[in-house]
Amino acid sequence: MSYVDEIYAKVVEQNPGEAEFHQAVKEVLDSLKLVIDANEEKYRKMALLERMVEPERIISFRVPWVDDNGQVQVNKGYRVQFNSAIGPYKGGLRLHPSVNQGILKFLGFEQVFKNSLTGLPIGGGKGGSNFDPKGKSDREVMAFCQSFMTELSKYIGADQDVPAGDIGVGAREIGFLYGQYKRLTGLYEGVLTGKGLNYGGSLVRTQATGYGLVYILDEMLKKNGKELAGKTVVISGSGNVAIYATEKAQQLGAKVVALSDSNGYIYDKDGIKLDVVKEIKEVRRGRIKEYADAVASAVYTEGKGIWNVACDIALPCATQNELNLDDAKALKANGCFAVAEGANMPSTREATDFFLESGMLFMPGKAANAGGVATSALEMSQNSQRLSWTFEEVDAKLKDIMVNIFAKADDAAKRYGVAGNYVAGANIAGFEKVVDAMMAQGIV
Ligand code: NDP
Ligand code: 2IT
Repeated sequence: MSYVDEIYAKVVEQNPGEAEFHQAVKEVLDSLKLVIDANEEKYRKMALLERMVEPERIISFRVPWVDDNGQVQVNKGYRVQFNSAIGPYKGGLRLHPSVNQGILKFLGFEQVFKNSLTGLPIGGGKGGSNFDPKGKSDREVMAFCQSFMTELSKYIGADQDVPAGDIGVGAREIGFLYGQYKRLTGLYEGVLTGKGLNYGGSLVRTQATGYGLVYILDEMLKKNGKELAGKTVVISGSGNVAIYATEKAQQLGAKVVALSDSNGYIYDKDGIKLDVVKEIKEVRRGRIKEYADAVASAVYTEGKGIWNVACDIALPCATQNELNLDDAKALKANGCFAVAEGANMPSTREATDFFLESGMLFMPGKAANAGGVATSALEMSQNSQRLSWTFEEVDAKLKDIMVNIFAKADDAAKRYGVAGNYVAGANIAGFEKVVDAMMAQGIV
């Protein structure tokens, strides 16, 4: 058995029930086969892959808090500190009822390669809880965040591990988490990113993942003789990533016609009116259905099905495995020619293979959504310098980073004879830097 196959078999055997983690590891290892085979003896001796697939540390803890009825609630809390070869652990916190250790390991594993691709000095980690923020009062969310941070604060720090937002964690939650960290430690340091602008946050961080997604999409299209202006775009989700992907796509002349949430999707033939979406989602914390009540040209459809909407470009920006093989075929049949992943691993493996085999342009999440964490790293730099850069400065750096990520993925794919396969390119390019650092640092 090849080293790569052997390691995948071990991962499945030793991490039972962690399907998403297996899926993420398999995709990366399959891409790395060419690189590993060429160095098999050296890597085997150093147990490089065994170390790559095992998190450096997983912290798991109890999160007790009191709800508005005086009832004590208990959630599970985690931080997966996956790999610190190239910098302090960096990655978001997810609050969603589906969160478990396997999902956070898949996200942490992806984060290692993503962060490497940014070219910035950040290792990979991920954390979160099965707490469901939906329908909770501000006081309940604060009580949860304070309890969560009371435990997490023992393991993080500006040069150690720097969490940020992800699903269910935005400006409100980062504020509560930061306040509690500062209160417990007495340190006013850049221990979280995505902070408010008045207390150490960076301009553009809110927009960064969505904007970055569209910057790299634009670059991929240009380098393949196509352009974004005038194209019809379908975007899933209606959270942070989806909203700012819509904003940038519209600024660059595309027409976004659909958005969704976990209940259903809206289709607006005239193009999404983003101010209405922002009011529903960012201010009222409502459901996407409300858009169709407010806008006459829009239709709401309950359930999954957004990928049946005809488009030129699809941007999945909700959650893992939200786009399966049937969805991929429907997209292609309706004329879609490009897909870029704003979410982490939104396409199933079968869907990803279909995109690649059918000659569609496809940019995987770890490259396409890296703008968020890259801008988080820019926030860390500003915190260390005790300076705040302008919107234009940060935006220009973000754009530069995304264009560079495209170039790295494109170049690695060409070097290994799989030109145009940005999945392989991103995995290989991300891996190379982490491997160099791990080999240099000895057996740790
Ligand atoms: P938000 O919480 O702001 O929004 C999430 C959106 O996805 C909501 O519309 C939500 O609908 C939908 N969604 C979440 N879970 C499910 C589900 N199980 N089924 C269907 N829809 C679902 O999160 P973000 O926009 O920040 O994150 C979206 C994706 O982007 C995630 O995969 C995240 O890991 C990834 N990402 C985020 C980054 C960031 O900077 N925020 C950076 C890089 C990647 P509903 O409200 O109904 O739950
Ligand atoms: O998946 C991700 O890259 C994020 N949720 C952002 C992480 C970060 O540290 O900004």
